Amino acid sequence: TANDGYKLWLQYYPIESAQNWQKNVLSKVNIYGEGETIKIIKNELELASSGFFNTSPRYTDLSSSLIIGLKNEIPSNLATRVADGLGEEGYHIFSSEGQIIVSANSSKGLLYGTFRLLQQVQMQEAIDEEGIVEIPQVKHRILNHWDNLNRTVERGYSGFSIWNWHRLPRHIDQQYIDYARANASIGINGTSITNVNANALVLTPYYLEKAAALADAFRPYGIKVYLTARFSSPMEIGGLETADPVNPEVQQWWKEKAEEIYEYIPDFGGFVVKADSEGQPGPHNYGRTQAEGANMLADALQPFGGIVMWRAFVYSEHTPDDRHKQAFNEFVPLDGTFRDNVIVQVKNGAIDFQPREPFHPLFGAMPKTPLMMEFQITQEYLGHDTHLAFLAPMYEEVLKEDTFVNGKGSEVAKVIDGSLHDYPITGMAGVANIGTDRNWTGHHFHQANWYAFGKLAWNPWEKSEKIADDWIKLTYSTDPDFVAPIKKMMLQSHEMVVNYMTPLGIHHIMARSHHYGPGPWVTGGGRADWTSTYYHNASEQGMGFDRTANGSNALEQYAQELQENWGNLETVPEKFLLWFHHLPWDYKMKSGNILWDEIAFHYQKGVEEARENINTWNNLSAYVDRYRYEHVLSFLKIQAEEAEWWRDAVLLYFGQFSNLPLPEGVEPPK
Ligand code: GCW
Repeated sequence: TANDGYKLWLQYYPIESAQNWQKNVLSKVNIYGEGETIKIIKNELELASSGFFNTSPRYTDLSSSLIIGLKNEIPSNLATRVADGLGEEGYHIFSSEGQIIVSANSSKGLLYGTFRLLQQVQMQEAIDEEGIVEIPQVKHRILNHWDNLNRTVERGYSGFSIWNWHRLPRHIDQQYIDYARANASIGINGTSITNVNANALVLTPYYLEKAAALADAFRPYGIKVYLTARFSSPMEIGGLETADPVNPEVQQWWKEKAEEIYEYIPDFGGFVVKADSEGQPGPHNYGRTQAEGANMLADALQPFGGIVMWRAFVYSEHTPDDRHKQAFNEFVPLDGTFRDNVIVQVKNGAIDFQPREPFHPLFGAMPKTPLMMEFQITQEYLGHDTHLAFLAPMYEEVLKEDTFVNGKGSEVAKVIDGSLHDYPITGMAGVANIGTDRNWTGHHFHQANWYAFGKLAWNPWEKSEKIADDWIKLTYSTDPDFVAPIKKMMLQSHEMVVNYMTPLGIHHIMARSHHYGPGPWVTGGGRADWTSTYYHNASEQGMGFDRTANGSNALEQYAQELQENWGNLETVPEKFLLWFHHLPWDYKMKSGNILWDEIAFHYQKGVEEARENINTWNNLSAYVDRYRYEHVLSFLKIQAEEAEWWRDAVLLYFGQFSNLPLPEGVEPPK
């Protein structure tokens, strides 16, 4: 139906030619315990069973086919087989003499285990005796909604905010429940529901009551609510004359505010804070440090167990340094001075969610301060909703990069899972791409990015290929003739977008402000760091941002190995070439082409790949319902046209400087 997209990867579509274990597993179920979460588990089993086989499970403790229960509830001969060390959220699913057992130490673990079992059934992947043991590698797995109280969504391209503040707190929409189900099914355990460009009003009783209603709805799914805290709140809603973090009245105000919030939401997760960035107020307004600001909020939350996620996205046009360097310069000297319940939230790259960035140099550089990853799921710089880009390979690339700070094997993922520096808290945030669109995410395929974020937050070592494979099977079909070409299309899609937008380390040449479409020509706008020419530096001499010692020397913020590797033209990966180097148009690439030709070939390649996706999709129409098929097709056509737009605009623009013709094989601009 036209609503199939709403069901995300929880389609529970009919399983044809099911094997015995699949048919049996949901037939006779024995669930131990009770409570809200157990009810949710039952409900999920019923939904799945009716979708898969058009039947309902029978609940019985006699010769059951499926046993779901806490380790200390299930029969001891089974309990002894449950893996140790599952912690609060892990689970173990295994089979024993024709029965399948889902066990954990908490009902939340059972919920995660149940979702996983249902996924296995849908994907036709049997559970063996050893089974599946899963323990999340990251503690806080959080969506960040940049949702405003008026229901617009900053950088949101899938309609309006799903939070209907007007109807809250009394009306709990089914969409909130389905949101929670979807998140729980991929292990997301927190949601920050308001924009980091924050409105202080959300901290007033009027909104707290509404946020509390959402928290109540999400709680049985294991999801905590977080709010964004506007630094100037004591002035805006508290009537104080200052928000200076060392002022005792300000500190007291936040303490009382925290107390009040916990009256509404007893398990409130904490604050996400953007300060001293892009016009947001912060400790700089009072000559204080980021640590002084964060610690004040941390002290207020500490008695209740809340945390502060303090964003490192701090930069200013008044700082003459390369924007790439500013957060590092600001935060590294503060290492070790943050309270225990502060975690610094760092974007994956140092500039801003570009289609490709090297990892942020802060990762690895603050061993005494927990750092968490912030990925952007919404596609601010990746063609918004209409451009297919499966982002797991981009996330994976960053997570697998080696920081070298403790020698080889110091991957970013080890910073994030806490193992590199023994961080006491760990986290990963994803800026949500969710809105009121019937399919939640605009492009049907961008549901996969929400899914991928959850999977990588749970386990930063998960492979994109596995994520794509599972998502396709859960969402559409397990037929290999469908899965293989779709998987290929998805796995190539991010690189395709890089090809037609910003190949070879080119960055931030999007149109100003909305960041949709090309704008390498953009100057003006009041600040250098918001113009494209600042980043590409094109002239008759060549292009690229020199971040070596001859230029801004942002490279010095990375480990010695990387300074050498990326600083040297012989060894720098070509994907980062113009990120770190300014080069002449006739610079010889490894392929033998000159730089200008190579740039042009990348744009052309991106266009061809986008066209090819239309063919791939056309050939697979038989596997997809009409509604999703047409929707995706329409978007793929837009993407192919806009890939041409990108190629033509960028090559025409840079061609003015290179003064070179387009190489053969690159189509002339229309
Ligand atoms: O990417 C930039 C966006 C802003 C955003 C900011 C941030 C929420 O253009 O819209 O503001 O980053 O991450 O704070």
